[in-house]
Amino acid sequence: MHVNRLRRVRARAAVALASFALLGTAVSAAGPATAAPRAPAAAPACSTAYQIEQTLDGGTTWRMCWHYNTLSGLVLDDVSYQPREEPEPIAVLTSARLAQVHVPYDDGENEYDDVTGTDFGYALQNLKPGECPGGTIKTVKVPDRGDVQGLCTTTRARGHAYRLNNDESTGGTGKLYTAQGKDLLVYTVNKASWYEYITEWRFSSDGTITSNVGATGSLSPYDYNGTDGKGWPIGKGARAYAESHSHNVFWRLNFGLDGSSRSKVEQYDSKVTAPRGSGSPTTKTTRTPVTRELAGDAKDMRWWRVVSTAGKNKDGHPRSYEFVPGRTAKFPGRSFTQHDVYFTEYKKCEQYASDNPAGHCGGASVDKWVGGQTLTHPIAWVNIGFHHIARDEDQQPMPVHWQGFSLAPRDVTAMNPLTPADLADQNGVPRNGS
Ligand SMILES: [Cu+2]
Repeated sequence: MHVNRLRRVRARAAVALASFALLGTAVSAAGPATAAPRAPAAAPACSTAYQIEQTLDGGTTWRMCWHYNTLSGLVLDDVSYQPREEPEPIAVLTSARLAQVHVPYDDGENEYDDVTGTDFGYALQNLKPGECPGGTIKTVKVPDRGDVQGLCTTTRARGHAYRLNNDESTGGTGKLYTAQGKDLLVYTVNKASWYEYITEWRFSSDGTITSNVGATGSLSPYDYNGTDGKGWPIGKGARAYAESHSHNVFWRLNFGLDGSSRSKVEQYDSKVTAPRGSGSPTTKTTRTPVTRELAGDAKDMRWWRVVSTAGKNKDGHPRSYEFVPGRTAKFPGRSFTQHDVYFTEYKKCEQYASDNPAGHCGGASVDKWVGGQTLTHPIAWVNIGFHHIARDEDQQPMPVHWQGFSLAPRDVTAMNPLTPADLADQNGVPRNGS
């Protein structure tokens, strides 16, 4: 319990009334547990105004619904991915959203839960057309606020999707295979006191999903007293010591791979053995099924994936998504920030990584929900930390600093979903030029 925590803006009574979805429900598509033909793609569980659909380079289409939550803001539902060669959309995520932005200051004087403890969700910002270049700004109905032009959907170039110059493996045709990739971007801006957080989701034509939170706005003007060695002078000479602090961002991901919530979780670790004699180092990779709830710690050469139990690609490999964390500074100061990823068994009251407003739920933070339960419907929680030691450049406004992670498709399709037609026969059969 954080009884003595100072809070910036408390809108708790109002928040409690309006905590959950305004529209639609998170559809937990109960699919068969064993591999079976996929059900045909259901009609989107939302009306047109709440649908996002974008076809990108190579014929990849992303589809999803969205709704708005007055705590965590933007929620994406029923996210599906349909590469060009797939006859039906492949369900990936049942829902995805922020689960907390925890901001402890280095001197221990202030500690905020920006998602649940400020007016984050209510303070959705109107976007100017220029903030959504080439895209569409959707109207968000925010309770007690009214309509906010607050949700941008657009596309953005991401550079090379691939490149393969003619060589023996391509049959010496003298051909250059190369393509430029595009991403669908979906984002909102929420104000939490002086900070503004950009919550950005990126869906790439190659099947990758990325979420980043960008912090901008202004440093807290009440925290310019870091003269105890816990701040950085940002005024002339030794003045205006902006207090250092962390931004620990949590996401909550409810997977629905191939339309089923019954995913499996796996951890992979690789161990390198130093060379013996004149040999080379060797590396051994082991797979550990994560069958029970887990508080996971990142390590070099360690990664996790969520594996479908309901669908396989055309090579007969189960579809999965792999977690690819961005740069993180794990904050050891609270029990819930001590781990990089959590897998918990779905429970309705477990909604926010800390300061969980739906009640105690056997503990008010995600670490308390790791209780040894068998995972049948895993919920994934991702924690990415950033230790913010202010610099002169942070005023004014503060340049956006980003933190986030990706979900990379692993065996979702049998080949690169963007493979050009005349390389499509190279699945496991590379040309050797002979
Ligand atoms: Cu900061």
